[in-house]
Amino acid sequence: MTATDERLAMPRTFPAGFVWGTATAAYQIEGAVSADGRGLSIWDTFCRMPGAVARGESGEFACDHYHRWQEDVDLMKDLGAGAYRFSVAWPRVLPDGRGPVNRRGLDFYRRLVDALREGGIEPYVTLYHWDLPQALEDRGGWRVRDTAERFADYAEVMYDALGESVSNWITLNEPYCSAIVGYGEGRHAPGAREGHGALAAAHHLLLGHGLAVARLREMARPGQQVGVTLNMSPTVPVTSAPRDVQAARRMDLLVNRQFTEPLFGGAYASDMAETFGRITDFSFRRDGDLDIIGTPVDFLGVNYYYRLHVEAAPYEEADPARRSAFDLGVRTVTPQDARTSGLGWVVEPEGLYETLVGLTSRYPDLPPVYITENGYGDDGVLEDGGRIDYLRDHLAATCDAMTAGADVRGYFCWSLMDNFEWARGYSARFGLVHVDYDTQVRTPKASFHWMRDFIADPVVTGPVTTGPVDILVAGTPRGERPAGD
Ligand code: IFM
Repeated sequence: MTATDERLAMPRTFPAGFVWGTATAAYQIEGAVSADGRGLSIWDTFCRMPGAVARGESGEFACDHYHRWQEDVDLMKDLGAGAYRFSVAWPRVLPDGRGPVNRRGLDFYRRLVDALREGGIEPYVTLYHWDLPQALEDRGGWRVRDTAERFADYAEVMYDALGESVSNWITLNEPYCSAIVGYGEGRHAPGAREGHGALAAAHHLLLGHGLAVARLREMARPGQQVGVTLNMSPTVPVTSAPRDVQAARRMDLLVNRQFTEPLFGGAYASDMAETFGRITDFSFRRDGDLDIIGTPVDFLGVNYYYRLHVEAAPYEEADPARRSAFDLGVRTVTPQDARTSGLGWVVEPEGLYETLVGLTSRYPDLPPVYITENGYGDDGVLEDGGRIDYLRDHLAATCDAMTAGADVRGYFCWSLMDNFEWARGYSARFGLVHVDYDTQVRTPKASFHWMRDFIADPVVTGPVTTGPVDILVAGTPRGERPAGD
């Protein structure tokens, strides 16, 4: 187990060349959902479903970044950030998801990228941060293989347009959320509650990633990088009783290993069939898919927010044949006396250490890692000491993980500014910059000033985390290749 020593607040320095940035996503900040020929996305549709999003909010206006991007680039310059991770809205560029390109949509990203580069800020472009064109959803969405092919075509369109100026490409953001939260639990767009469909979506997202990597590689110049971003949450059993440990392992499969094993382990996770065999026959898998999915990448993006503390819980439906798709007999709990964020999320920097060190020890061929998201949610106070503490302690844990051998190259704070937090709407705020949604006035918070000072002199003093990691993928055998493969 890791140990965090609160008394040992040693100063640690990040190496020269470490990348410092902030991150956002198209649907969360752009607004302007019908400007300049943008097509509909599944989030436009989802937000119109009664009860889907808190207070019936949507990304229709968001931060109006589509019109105010210059001001936002100026904020990044003030921060001293050397990099900016943003996503492209697929339906802005290809309103039907395929077919004719919408030049006006592309031009928006061209202008943004030019301004970033002029300001000395390196763009990190995410191709898919959840806003699938509705036209593709109408043809089956990520449940169907064709969407993976269309994604690779879209990647090619984007490289054609921005490849001269963008050297860092991220295919997917958090495929767990797209597939399981969107197609399995229905809490995100498209709001489906399917078992087989969600697992097919996970597979096709990974396949689309692999196809897009190959396509980008064909066109890329030396030094350009392609990666993928996963959200990682170590799962911790509340007791060492076998039933809790097994529950933690099932949760770990659902959230983490379902994705890391085929990407970096060369096989599907060994417990996929045992855990999900009752809801799918895996008929969406084809020979050769694993090789495509496992195409080597230049980096892994890790989004880390919290660990999951889990215990075994009774299945809601005793009959396995009738059980709902993602009832894994697991309950997530908040440990007593846990430090929590303004949103009640457990704050445990050691979980970031465990993620980084755990991945490094499990996957010998793991590429370098960028922390592509890490941040603190609250209700938007300007004197946000809780966010400063969170950032400081997670940066300290990052340094400790690097000392323990993790190859981490950069850190992107989520988020540059408050934005549309999906099903929670606008009430949850993660920004270094406060946004008044009535006036669109941006106001840097205390954390913005703290981060600016930190980027100028990246020395962090915070609790020290050490130790081997024994839970991220504890005791779970490496994956299996399908029969006949
Ligand atoms: O806002 C999200 C982001 O879109 C994906 N990662 C987690 C963030 C906070 O919930």
